[in-house]
Amino acid sequence: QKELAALKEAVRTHLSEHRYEHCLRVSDYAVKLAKQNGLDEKQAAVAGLVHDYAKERTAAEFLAKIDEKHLPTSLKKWGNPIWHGVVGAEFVHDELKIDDPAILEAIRLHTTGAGHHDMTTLDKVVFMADYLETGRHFPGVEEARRITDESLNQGVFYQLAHTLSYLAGKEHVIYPKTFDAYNDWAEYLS
Ligand code: DGI
Ligand code: FE
Ligand code: FE
Ligand code: FE
Repeated sequence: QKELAALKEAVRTHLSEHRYEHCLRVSDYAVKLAKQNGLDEKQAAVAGLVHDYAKERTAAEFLAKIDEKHLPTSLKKWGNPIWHGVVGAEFVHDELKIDDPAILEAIRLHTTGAGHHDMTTLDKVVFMADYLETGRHFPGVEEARRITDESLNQGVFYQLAHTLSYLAGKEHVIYPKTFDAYNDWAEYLS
């Protein structure tokens, strides 16, 4: 694995300026949450930095990677919002030479959650840092930050509930794992 400065340069060259800056802010917010939750700060910094590394790849690149890595062909009917995490982790592994399985898994899960409440602290930190980084300004973000400072788990559930409701409000197709995650967390926290 490259040092943080070299990773930043690699991420910067693959993303537009606005998305690169989002990645830097996610990295910073992940470090903050890592400190609050007794997690390795370097691991959180790296995972946050690279979480959207593959976000600007073409559909053809994602589809080729699904074949190359023998990922389930059922993934092919989805699109960039799902691919850039689940398939994006493969680009991070192959191009950035990141081998830490915990970091790769946190990238896979960063959009949808795990499908159940059993996520690692790193998974939760990256999932929440992406949602709460200081450039996010959606209604409710301050409340979400406050809840997450109190309880990382309650923050995860807040995000799942609000993202699900937002997607349904827009009449978007929802990835089954997003529903499964919501249901399992609702039961777990009740
Ligand atoms: O990559 P980012 O924009 O920083 O954030 P993200 O990876 O959390 O989310 C990417 C997009 O994916 C966001 O607009 C919300 C959307 N999304 C999250 N869950 C689902 C989803 N889109 C669909 N179609 N289905 C989902 O279940
Ligand atoms: Fe993302
Ligand atoms: Fe490897
Ligand atoms: Fe992101």
